[in-house]
Amino acid sequence: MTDIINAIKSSAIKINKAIQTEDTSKAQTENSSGDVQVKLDLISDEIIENEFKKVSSIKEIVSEEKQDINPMHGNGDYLIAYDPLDGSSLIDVDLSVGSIFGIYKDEYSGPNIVAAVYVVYGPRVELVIARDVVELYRLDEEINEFIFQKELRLSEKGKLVGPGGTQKEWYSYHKKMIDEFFADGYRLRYSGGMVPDLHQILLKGGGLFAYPGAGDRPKGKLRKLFEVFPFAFVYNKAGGLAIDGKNDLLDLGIEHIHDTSPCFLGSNYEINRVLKTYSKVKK
Ligand code: AHM
Ligand code: MG
Repeated sequence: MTDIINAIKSSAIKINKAIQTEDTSKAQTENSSGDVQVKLDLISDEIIENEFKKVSSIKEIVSEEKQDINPMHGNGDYLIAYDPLDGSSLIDVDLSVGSIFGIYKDEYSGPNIVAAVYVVYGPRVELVIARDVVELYRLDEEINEFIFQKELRLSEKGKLVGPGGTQKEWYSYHKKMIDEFFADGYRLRYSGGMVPDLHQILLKGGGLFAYPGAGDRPKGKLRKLFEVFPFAFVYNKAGGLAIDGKNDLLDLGIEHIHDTSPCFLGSNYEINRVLKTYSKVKK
């Protein structure tokens, strides 16, 4: 696992450099989910693939930006699903973006994720590793090394809500639930980048991040393998919860590598409120 983490650190340093220096415009291509790619999506994807090629413990990889699984080393133990540059549509407005990695054993599914790592490219570059515990590292750009900062734990209850999706399309019970959080004094924190949005909730002690199923997207937008399972793993290991409304996200399997799922991640109090609302929904 250390060799994988080191490959992720090297990729992050290179991607950070690319974000600072490369063209931020759109590419002429779409990914498997139909999203328009920016050139930096493709550059970041290539940087990661090249780093992972050197790691013999990796059996295969799959990128959010690619259609298919990419076999690596036949004797490797780990399968990695990654989103090379999440939130890349925010690049041209200079908001924070991130890279997300889910590390799996035997097969790509919720129960089989064994570690998760994400990187936030913000005013500083931070990296979070979730294994038995969740650890925060920060890049020291003078020496090009990630320095350990602290262990991260969620409080039982937070103060922030990040409500994703198109509000006009939300189901009425979802809208009522989100309105009630705000009526209770919760504060809105949503940039449109899952990595900084979940990083903020995690570092500020807790709250709720929601990307629900809705009229336009009954199965949500966020992809299980590349986004939802890795962050569900992080939040679980930090003492929080992660559900699709009714089920623990890490109990779910996949039918296709690019499957999406509604997701609710947060501290225990808020997720239990979501469960209360969604348990009454018949479907
Ligand atoms: P991307 O992988 O194409 O960047 O899309 C994922 C992003 C997440 O970071 C974020 O939570 C979500 O899309 C925002 O979507 P919306 O604009 O619908 O709120
Ligand atoms: Mg993404």
